[in-house]
Amino acid sequence: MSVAAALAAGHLVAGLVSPLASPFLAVGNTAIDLTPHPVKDFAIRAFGENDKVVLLAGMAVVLVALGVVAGLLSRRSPWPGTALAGALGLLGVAAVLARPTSTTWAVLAPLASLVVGVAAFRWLWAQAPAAAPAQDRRRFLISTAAIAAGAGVAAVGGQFLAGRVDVEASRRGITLRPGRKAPEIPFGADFTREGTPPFLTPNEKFYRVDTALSIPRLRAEDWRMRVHGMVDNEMVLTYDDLLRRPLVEKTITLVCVSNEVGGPYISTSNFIGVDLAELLREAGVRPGADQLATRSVDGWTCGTPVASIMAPGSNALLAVGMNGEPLPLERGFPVRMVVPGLYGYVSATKWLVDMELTTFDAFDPYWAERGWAKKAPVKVMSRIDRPKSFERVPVGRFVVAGIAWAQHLGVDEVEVRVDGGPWQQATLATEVNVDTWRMWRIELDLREGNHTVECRATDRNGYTQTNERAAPIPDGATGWHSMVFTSVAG
Ligand SMILES: Nc1nc2c(c(=O)[nH]1)N[C@H]1C(S)=C(S)[C@@H](COP(=O)(O)O)O[C@H]1N2
Ligand SMILES: [Mo]
Repeated sequence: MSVAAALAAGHLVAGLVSPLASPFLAVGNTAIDLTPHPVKDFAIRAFGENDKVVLLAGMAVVLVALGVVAGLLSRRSPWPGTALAGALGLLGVAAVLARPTSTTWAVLAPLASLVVGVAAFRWLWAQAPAAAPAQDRRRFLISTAAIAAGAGVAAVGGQFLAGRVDVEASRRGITLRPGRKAPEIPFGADFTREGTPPFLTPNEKFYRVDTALSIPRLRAEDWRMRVHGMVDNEMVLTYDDLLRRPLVEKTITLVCVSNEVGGPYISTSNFIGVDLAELLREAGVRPGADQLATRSVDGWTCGTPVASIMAPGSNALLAVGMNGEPLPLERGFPVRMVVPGLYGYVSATKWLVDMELTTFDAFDPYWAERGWAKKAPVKVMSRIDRPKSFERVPVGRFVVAGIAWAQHLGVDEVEVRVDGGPWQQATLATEVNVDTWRMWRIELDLREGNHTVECRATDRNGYTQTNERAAPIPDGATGWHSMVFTSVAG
């Protein structure tokens, strides 16, 4: 119970000083940063977008177990429990101090946890029937209940205080009017009735991958971004500065490097934002600056090749909106980056607050420090969406459908083969632009029994995706997607 009281106290004080200082979240965030990549990859694969809930729940279980063990060890003397409360408290302090974004005041939160944890434990111990058998058991239960209630109030209070920065109101107050809208998605750009995703992904269905345990809450009014480093004119931009610039809307597909062959981490949106190349031209990028290092408000960092942004037709955006709305909070509100052709971890910084022009030699961002490639263009890829794995489909005529992408060049061809037979050309949906996915379908005539269907895409340079299997790390998976299914009569 004192563990709960300690965490709640820390959460409450964190609500006052800085939401990221909550010791529970800080330990979680540090755990994420320290997790060896294969484990993180496994977590993303196994729990998908619930990976963070699973981590926090796991931490809670460990804390409760430690509390029980400490309680059992403390039957005779209060010292084992006190030591545990103290050690957990120090772990919290260390985790908060280790966060790249911690301020001096932030340390008050885990210190509060430490003090409350130790004090609550000593108080309860002194009243426990084991320590003072003469005392009434009821009195101990009342004390325990009091601490539980106090912990509950403090935890809710901390959550409330952290939420007092009214980002939702800030977001609701914004209307985006892009001067140049994206062309309408033409009829026939997707084959949703035959199993492909809809061409534009609804915001709440867009895949999500990030290291943020609690979503940063940054109001547009408070947003500032410094553009500095190897530039002639250092700049500090506000959100209003951005809205005063020409806003454009572009249909762009975003892909995660952790996507396995056939994986779900790909989505498409109408992003609204300002031209990033234009902005960097104003800042005056100095010769030799080949990396744009960006940082989010919670300390995550990203490195993007300057050349990819400055190339004609790069379509790189400083994005403020998605599908007609301001960015949802989990998408990086108020401002994120989008650079088509590069995996998200080297291009799509959310909750963006800092841009520094530097070199690839001088700076390693978050994922480069953890073994991922510093440069990672999106690889040519295709995926089968129908049939699903081990699906039973009617024998005879059957439509296989899926998606393919070759960002910046465009998909020229998708081929499909069944049971190792000859490659057959699939029909491609209408192309929206070369920076988006492209849907395909093919009608097959299948005999009864088990089948394996495979697909492969070719880009406009004539390059056909390789069947050589590569894992996502260090710079993206390769291999043909295949699907095993059964044609059944009747
Ligand atoms: N601040 C921040 N931005 C981030 C990340 C992150 O962990 N923190 N993850 C990146 C990765 S790996 C990807 S694939 C994209 C995913 O963006 P989405 O969650 O909007 O789909 O965001 C990128 N931007
Ligand atoms: Mo990613």
